[in-house]
Amino acid sequence: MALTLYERVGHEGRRPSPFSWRVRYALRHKGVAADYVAVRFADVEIIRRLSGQDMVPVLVDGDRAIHDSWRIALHLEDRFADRPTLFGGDRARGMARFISNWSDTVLAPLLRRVIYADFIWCLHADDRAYFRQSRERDLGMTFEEACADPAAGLIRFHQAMVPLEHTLEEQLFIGGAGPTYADYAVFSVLQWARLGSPRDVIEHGSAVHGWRLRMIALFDGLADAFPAYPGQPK
Ligand SMILES: N[C@@H](CCC(=O)N[C@@H](CS)C(=O)NCC(=O)O)C(=O)O
Repeated sequence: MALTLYERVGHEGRRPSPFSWRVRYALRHKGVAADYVAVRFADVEIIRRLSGQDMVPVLVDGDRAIHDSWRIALHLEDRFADRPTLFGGDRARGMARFISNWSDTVLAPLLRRVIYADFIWCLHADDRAYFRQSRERDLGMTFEEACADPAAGLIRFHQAMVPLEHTLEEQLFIGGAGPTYADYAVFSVLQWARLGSPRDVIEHGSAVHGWRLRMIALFDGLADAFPAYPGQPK
């Protein structure tokens, strides 16, 4: 039975969602083919009908519609148990959950304060007003105010990345010798910044930079399969 992934599409075919990126990597890791359906924020009724909630990604597998990237990853791991393990075992599954939560609750909010004013231009022109209004309400300020001091924002982001930098000084991937879902969860947020801003948020020459190059190269250069900002960082 074919799988179908519903994912966010942005301006001129861009793929702006970190959550979809990590699922794309997970599918490739498992070697599982899927069809992809691109949806705008305005297509929320399609997603509601399918899954009973508003967010993408949503994976449809037969008569099941699974939402939330973490739950999709669990589904793929268990459903395709004979394929390469996504987490690296049951104990590593628990650690991947922590790393995925760290990525979403620490790294992504710090990056928003650096790239949000750029990122809005990656979205479909008719989705921008909704995105700005809903996210600025959450932030309590405009994107321009949130990103008024990107240099200070980057310092805070780099401080949060120190544990990752030290880890990658010692090993090739967060998963050790090879990438696992923990790598995809963190990389997806960096990929969101990479495609969502002309500013590079990673220091060249750092261990994280070397790791990002390895992640970009995975799966025949999957990270570069869609349009990016001009002058996109490597
Ligand atoms: N916890 C979810 C988060 C997904 C998410 O935040 N998706 C956003 C961005 S693409 C979304 O669909 N938002 C709908 C909206 O804001 O109306 C996951 O991991 O999949």
